[in-house]
Amino acid sequence: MTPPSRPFLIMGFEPFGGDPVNPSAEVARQLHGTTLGEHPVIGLELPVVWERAPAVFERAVDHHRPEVVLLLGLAAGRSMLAVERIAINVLDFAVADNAGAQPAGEPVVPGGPAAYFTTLPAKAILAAWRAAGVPGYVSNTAGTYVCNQVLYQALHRAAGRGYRVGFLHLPYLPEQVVARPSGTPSMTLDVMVRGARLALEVAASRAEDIKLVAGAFA
Ligand code: PCA
Repeated sequence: MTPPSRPFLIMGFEPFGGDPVNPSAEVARQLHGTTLGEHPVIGLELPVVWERAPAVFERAVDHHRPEVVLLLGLAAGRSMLAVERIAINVLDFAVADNAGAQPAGEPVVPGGPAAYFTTLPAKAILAAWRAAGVPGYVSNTAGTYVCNQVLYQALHRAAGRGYRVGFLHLPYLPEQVVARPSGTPSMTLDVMVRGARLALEVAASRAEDIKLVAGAFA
């Protein structure tokens, strides 16, 4: 008997900052239970809580032993999907987390390296989005909030566990911007799900990235 293929984990976040929904958890829910070739896709939701998110992440990874982890989060105000290049060793929360904590410059991992690069092929994901008509870019900052924290933690712990990690930041859903100022960008859930699915497909098909100029200031 051949061993079962290791799963792909897709993890979004619970709502935070007063918003009733978080598109990242919705996308993870939509892709949960699908397959990528032989790989089952498992969708999960993480808390937006500095002190709890790493433990929930660790438990899921230890339990499911994934080959790929794709993290998703909301980036309020961004207009396109953003595949994150880097996570930095800084916690500096502009708004308190869902438990009321607001670190102001503490490290994610005391004594850890300043930053880690994503281990998914970001440029190849961007190329796949462009080919499919999905708007996106390669971002050079995942912020200094819980998304950056979990991406850093995931990359810090990946050595020896054999999983690859990437992160997509998502715009608001259309229903989240109706009471916000005119011009606030949004994207439909359908486009986000297509973009996340394409990222998983690229992760399944290649480890090496492609050469493509995609410098961005955000
Ligand atoms: N976005 C936040 C945390 C959870 C989420 O969806 C962030 O970008 O850090």
